[in-house]
Amino acid sequence: MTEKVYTDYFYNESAFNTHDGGYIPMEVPDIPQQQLRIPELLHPDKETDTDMYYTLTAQEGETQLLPGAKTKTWGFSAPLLGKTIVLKNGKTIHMHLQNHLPEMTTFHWHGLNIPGPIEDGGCHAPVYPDGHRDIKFKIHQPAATVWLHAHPCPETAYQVWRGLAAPVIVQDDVESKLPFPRDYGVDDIPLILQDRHFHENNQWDYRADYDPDGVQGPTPMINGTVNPYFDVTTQKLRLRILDGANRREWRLHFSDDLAFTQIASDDGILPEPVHFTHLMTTCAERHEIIVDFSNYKPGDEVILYSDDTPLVHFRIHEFAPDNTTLPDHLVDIPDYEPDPDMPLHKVVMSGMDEWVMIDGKKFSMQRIDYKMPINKTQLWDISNTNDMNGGMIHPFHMHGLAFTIVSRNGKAPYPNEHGLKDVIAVNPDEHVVIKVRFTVPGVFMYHCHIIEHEDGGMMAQIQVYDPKEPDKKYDLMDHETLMKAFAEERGVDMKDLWLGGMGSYEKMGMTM
Ligand SMILES: [Cu+2]
Repeated sequence: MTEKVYTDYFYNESAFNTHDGGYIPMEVPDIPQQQLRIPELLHPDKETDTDMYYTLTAQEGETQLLPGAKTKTWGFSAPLLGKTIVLKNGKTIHMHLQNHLPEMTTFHWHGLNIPGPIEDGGCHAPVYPDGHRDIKFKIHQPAATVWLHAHPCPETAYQVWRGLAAPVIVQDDVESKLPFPRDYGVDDIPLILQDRHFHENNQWDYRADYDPDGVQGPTPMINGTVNPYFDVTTQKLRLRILDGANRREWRLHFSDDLAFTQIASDDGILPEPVHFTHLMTTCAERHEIIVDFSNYKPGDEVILYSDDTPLVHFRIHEFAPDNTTLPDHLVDIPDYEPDPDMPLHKVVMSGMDEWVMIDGKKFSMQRIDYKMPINKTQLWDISNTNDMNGGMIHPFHMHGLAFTIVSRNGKAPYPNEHGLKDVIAVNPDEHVVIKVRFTVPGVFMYHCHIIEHEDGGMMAQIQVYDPKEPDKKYDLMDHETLMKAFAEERGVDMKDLWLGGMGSYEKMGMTM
């Protein structure tokens, strides 16, 4: 049987970020190749048959990224990015969250279906410097690659860019029986794609690089490594790709147009494996792929590129033959009929630069933009009013659930969009219909995941309620308290406080 191999990126080329006036092309600095950093696994403080206990620290650090001076970076229990956190489905997770940074942060579990706004860790769950917060939640979702990142609006973009982003692997009994590589660090590795601009003395300068359409840099940084290589010692390699960049899209392909197989999207395994030579990923999306190096021999090198820029050099070594084959069908995706009493809900993403909004409004921390009950299914029509001439793709993300994709402009979603997702990239002038069903209550954010757009107000919030408590009151963070905290922590007057996203509000004469 010959497998169908898709060879295009599917998105509207006229909307690729390369067409934007502010686009910064990538180039690998002329430095020796470095061994790809593989985030260490975070050891639980304790694990029982039913519970897992972890301590996680947001901290400052220094990282040797380029020859010469180390770069000042932030991370979760690591100098940069974070240790990989493993969570098992069905277990109750106890997280002791500590903040050793000089400023307030939050711990957002991107892709976990857990209650909000506290456990979810958006802007309403601050942890102040030298402070801590203990949270507890139960995992009830399939195996997936999700992630942890800071989310203190309107400073999410800056903190993620400083390094506060870590891989999180959810495991379950379905995934563990499928013939996938899963020896972490050997044939199962995260690949966090980011880009940075190195300034004088190898340091980063967010304000100097600021762009309201998203901060980019010319240097690709993969798992916090510049110009990495990875030693391949198995025939098959599972890559858990995360677009962890603030703004950049990555158009991925291998040398020799080597085909690869996608097995999972944001929140779980795909119903069927999908074969590609080219794959575009937008901000915050995850794609798990399996690459088969059977046609290569020791000494060969296979390169992963984005456009023409090499990202990772895979150095092929001796490996044992691996004849495992993937079944045609991997998992069943639960499907629900929309409830007749839940009519289509429309969400409109508009603007670019400072003019970004959702439903004609900028985000306000204490405003609930929509309410819906748990365990009801509703179709949401997500549109992007940018036009095809110069408009952008906006990656739409929702907290607190995984959704499924019903259609793109009335047509079938892309071949790798038949699984569970929490980010969906919407082309200019496009309507994407998704199926929304929350199973946990709380206040959750939904927003564009170009993080500067999010901070600039392209975000809204939903209150998801248990019908027994439709009007539950939540203690929501307010803008004044947050601005005061940042001003105090940075030792500046409120009037001198610079937070990138606030410029977007000021330009439109709005307040948060
Ligand atoms: Cu956007």
